[in-house]
Amino acid sequence: MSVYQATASAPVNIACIKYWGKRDTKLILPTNSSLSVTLDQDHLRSTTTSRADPSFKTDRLWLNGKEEEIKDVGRLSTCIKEMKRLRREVEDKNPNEPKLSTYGVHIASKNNFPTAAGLASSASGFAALVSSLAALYKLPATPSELSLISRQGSGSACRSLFGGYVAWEMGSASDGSDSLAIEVAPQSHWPDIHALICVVSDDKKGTSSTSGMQRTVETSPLLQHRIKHVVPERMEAIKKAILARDFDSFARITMQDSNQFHAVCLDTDPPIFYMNDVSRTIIAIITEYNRVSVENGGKLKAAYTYDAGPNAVIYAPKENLKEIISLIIKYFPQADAFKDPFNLFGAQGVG
Ligand code: 2P0
Repeated sequence: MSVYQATASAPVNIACIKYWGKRDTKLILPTNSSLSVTLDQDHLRSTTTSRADPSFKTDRLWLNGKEEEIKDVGRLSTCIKEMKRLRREVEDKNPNEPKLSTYGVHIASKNNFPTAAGLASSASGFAALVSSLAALYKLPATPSELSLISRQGSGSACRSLFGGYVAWEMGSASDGSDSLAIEVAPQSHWPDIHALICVVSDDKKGTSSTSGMQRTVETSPLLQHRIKHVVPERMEAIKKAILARDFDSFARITMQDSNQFHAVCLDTDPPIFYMNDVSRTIIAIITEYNRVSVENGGKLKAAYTYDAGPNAVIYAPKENLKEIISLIIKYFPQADAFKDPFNLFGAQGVG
């Protein structure tokens, strides 16, 4: 008897140009393009195993060992349906292929980092789910084609289909067919950039990204300025900086975009606050660290960025990491100020 099973894993990505706002909430089409760096270490990944069997009557999913409901019109069921549709195309072309698209599928996914650690688990989760189904169904799809489907699970998940430096091009088609992820550069192009993750709080966030960004779309005039007049130029400038391995420009744009993202959150009615006092202190430390470098004729040495939560991600060339870690520990000496699942800090290579 044949066993139809496949396992795939996908990493977390951290955006430098932030996705915040949808123009289509069902298809998950964004109001602006975004760009991220995919972390390459083993300890920030989701791993998913999918199995199809004629005896499975329904599709089922277990997340970290606990069964989750697959709602009929939800994002999970959309992704599974789309993957089965692509499988049917394979079966129609090759009549000898087993009809896996007609079987139920059982999916088990786990994160090797605490789901509540405030790190984006939906991005790696949906990317791993789509990758494991693509392997199970032997789809001849490229990562960009698969990103069209993981995008419908969670917007940021489309960027985790690639390693390295990745853009999510917003596209203009109303069916979403051109809203996909592309590789800007592989990790090997610029392996010197590392991401230092400072877990400021592992509490569950107060406002989910999904509901927060819709409130921003509905109420923030600043978001309209951002999507029309700021992000398009920033996307081009940061791609150029990455291709030229220009850390100074990369860092400047990354910090500006994090700041503007949090500004549009504040411009939302009612306002959304994701950073806390510790987050803001880390901004001050990095700002001062960069100021001293620039005043002495040097360049920017680190870039902070914050997502929909208080945790800091600091991008820096490898040679500066030790200095940055000692600076932060100097200001936050008590170990429990940082509940890091990886012994205080996780210094990550990217890619
Ligand atoms: C990003 N974030 O670009 C931005 C920065 C949070 C701040 O992508 O509704 O969890 O599932 O599409 O992907 C969070 O948004 O939201 C996010 P949905 P998602 O990484």
